[in-house]
Amino acid sequence: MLDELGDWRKTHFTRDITPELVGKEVILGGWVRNYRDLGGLKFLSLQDKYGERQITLKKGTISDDIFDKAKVGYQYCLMVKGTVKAFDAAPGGIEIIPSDLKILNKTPDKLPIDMTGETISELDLRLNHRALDLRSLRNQAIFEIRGEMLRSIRHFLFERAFTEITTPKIIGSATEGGTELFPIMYFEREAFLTQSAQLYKEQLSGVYERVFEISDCFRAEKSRTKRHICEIFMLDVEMAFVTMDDILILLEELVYNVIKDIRDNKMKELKFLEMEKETILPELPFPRYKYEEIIDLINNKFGFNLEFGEDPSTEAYRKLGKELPDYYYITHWPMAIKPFYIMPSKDPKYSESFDLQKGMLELTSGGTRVHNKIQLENALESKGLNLVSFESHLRAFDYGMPPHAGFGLGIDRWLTMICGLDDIRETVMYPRTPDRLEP
Ligand code: AMO
Repeated sequence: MLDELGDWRKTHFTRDITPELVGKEVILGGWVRNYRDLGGLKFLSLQDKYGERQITLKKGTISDDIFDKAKVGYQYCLMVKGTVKAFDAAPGGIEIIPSDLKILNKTPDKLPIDMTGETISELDLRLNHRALDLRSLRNQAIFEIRGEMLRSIRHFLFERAFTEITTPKIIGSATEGGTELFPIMYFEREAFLTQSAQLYKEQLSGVYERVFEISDCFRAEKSRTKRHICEIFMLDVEMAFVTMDDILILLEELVYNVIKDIRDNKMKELKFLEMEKETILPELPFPRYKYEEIIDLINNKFGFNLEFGEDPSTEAYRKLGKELPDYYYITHWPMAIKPFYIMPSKDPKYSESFDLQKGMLELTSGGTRVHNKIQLENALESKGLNLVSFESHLRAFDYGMPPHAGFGLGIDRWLTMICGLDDIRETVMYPRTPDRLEP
């Protein structure tokens, strides 16, 4: 028989149980992470969204009814009414002595994945049972840091007069060129899931001057790597009356501030993930290398034969990441491998574009954009794209589009790095990959 919630309400989260509450009665609710039954003494670790507290049941000091009732399994859903007691040997120096207990839901005898934290079950198995898996203290740490990252990004940009925009995710034409799109049926017409907010953020830079969006983008790449997913969370930033050089400064300040906020506000979580010594404040400014310098370095130092116009391979980036393990920019990419909206450099072989790298991983691409309509039309045509598909976008360039520049940063990739994770899927609550559409 399960207990009813009745009129019990949680008085605190576990993190709010501080030494000032010693002697007070509280009601906690959550799940049993672990338990030990030593005969006359039982310990439960009750966890909630912020952490856990030890519940101590000693025969003789609590009622026999409650002592006998406390026969629990992993992840049972419980509420506990009890008194806060100081106890040095308990985690956090505090234990709860229960006066009453409700068992609100039970679990099978054997859980599909380890929830005690003693081992980490295999990732695919965990993803199959994601709602359970997300409760783990490790996932709590990852998603607390993700939340802080998003809060900090917004704070940083609002302070600098940016406006948060929301743009359509169902679109009529490609933003990043023709490939890697998910087609969908939009009533009788074909439409697509957006690859990025690129075109809309550019249009809106001609309205609100400084805009950003944090939202899902869809990439139909069949890349089965630990760095790629099909539904990504992207920070898109666009700013009018500036060029790439201003954006390089803005972005490195953003990176610095977000890491500072994570260190200031989520050190407990960084420590849990053993990243407090790795995820440190970077030195500003970030080193800047031109694309050609990077190609020379890769060729001369690591014996590759990359030619101008090639994108370095994963293997080349892996070697490069060993040489340059911190944050750095690669600027002035060949125009031939950049999208139509990127501004060519004075020598049109190059472009006013950049990537932000951390070691081997690309975190961001960005650049100065073309704001002259005729130049943009020529660029579309030279990339073999159909002007008609871009008609509504091009219209925005008739009415005083300002010079503008911006970037797109992959939130999930950055979080993978900051949390020291091996696989990007760990950073997404319900990741989408070529092989995974459930849960
Ligand atoms: P780009 O396509 O380079 O640029 O994407 C920007 C950043 O998004 C992340 N990213 C991904 N992360 C995980 N899985 C993927 N499949 C994936 N694809 C991209 C990367 C990447 O650096 N409109 C431009 C940006 C701009 O110029 O403003 C764009 O979308 O971290």
